[in-house]
Amino acid sequence: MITIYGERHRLHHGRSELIDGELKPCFETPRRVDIVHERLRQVGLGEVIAPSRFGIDALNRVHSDAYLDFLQTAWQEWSALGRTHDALPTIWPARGLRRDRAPLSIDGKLGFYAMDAGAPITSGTWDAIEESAHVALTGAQCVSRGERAAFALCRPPGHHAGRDVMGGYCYLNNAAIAAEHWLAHGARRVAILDVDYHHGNGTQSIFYERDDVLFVSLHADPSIDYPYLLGYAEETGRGAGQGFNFNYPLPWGTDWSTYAVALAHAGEQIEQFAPDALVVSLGVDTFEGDPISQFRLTSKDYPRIGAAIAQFGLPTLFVMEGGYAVEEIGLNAVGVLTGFEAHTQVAAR
Ligand code: Q9C
Ligand code: ZN
Repeated sequence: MITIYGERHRLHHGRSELIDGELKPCFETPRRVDIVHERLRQVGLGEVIAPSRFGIDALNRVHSDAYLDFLQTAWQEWSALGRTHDALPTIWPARGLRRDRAPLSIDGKLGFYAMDAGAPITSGTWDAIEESAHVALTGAQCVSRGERAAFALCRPPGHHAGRDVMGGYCYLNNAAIAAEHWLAHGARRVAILDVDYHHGNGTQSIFYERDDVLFVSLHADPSIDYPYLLGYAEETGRGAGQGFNFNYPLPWGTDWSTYAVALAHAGEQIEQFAPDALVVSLGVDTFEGDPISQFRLTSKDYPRIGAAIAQFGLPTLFVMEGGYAVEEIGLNAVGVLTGFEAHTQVAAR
């Protein structure tokens, strides 16, 4: 399987996130993808290529002009105030506050465009997130040019980012950007399967009223875990999108026996939708050793996830999302990919 990887992710290295009421060192670090990169070379997964460049229009299919403009200028506006530490929001557009009018000052804008204080903006954030989106786009392009599958080793991750909102370590929704690229280049229907521990609220919200993108997610029950405010089973889409969104919230302590059942249900939805291609939002924070998560998947379960995905027989783009047990992230993420390859039939296309 071909992998797309770029070095500019290093330019984004947040110092702290607000967690449990304290500013703590970010869990989302450059070392995460270093370990994955190292592992895929070790197992000889396949060629690793650098991302191509794409125009702003490729990002604009998913994100608003105003939001992209904010992301590109936020650090400059923040540092113009003499601040040298990471930019973090301190207010959010909750109930009773306006969410139709962006403030002019950077502190106001940070809050307006954020869902939490988990997405710090640093001097290199724009360059890193732009490249992360290009990594996903290059992967999408490889698949539309005939690769059975590709792995976009994205960092920062993307699935919590909505059309005009950042949060949960995410800024640009790489999976959604890849899906829209396919739709703009001839695909009629795209499915997105999100196996990150956290609900992909951004991806769901982007496609919630759409019938050309199916979103299916397995994640921790939002009544007890992040992102708390979206991801229930009753959310099945709206308008034309009704019946094209499926959530499988799972309890803390979920192990393979529980996970496999939900994954089989998710697979039935995907098969029934009969998409032209599949994006997998690949988080491995479902691992038993993950420091911020409460599932109990083990390293031997990841190839099983890959094998299940291979059974769909679809052109597939894997997009890296979360996973914070850094020492095992390579074993687990690449485990999904080798499991997929081992169960891929050559004649699948
Ligand atoms: N007590 C991704 O995996 N904070 N984002 C969780 C847990 C935010 C995770 C706090 C977690 C965001 C891409
Ligand atoms: Zn996650």
